[in-house]
Amino acid sequence: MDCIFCKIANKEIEKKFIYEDDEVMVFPDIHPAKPVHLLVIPKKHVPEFSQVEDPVLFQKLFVIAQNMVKREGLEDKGYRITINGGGAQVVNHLHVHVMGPLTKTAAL
Ligand code: DGP
Repeated sequence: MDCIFCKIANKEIEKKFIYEDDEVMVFPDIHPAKPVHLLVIPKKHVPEFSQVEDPVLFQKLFVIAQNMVKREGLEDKGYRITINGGGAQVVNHLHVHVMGPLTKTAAL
């Protein structure tokens, strides 16, 4: 399968991870929209949000996203957690964007 995030998960493409375990990897977005812009990604190929069948995966992704918010010191600096789907996504492999700092105005 020609999936960039699968290739990164399989180590076919070298990537420095900020966090990694058996199921999830985190690395900076190649086109950061904010000073902190991380991608929290399941290693298993799940095409998109609407196709997640395992609620434990949701739990895991969000716990790790929360850890990243804390790790980056964004708790009181403004942050956004985003999942694009339904064709709005560029990469067809589920991923959670963690972005910040940002202001209330920018979040509108
Ligand atoms: P989305 O629109 O939600 O599918 O965003 C996909 C993001 O993935 C986009 O912000 C750019 C990022 N991205 C795509 N390919 C790579 C890559 O090879 N390395 C990294 N670090 N980020 C990538």
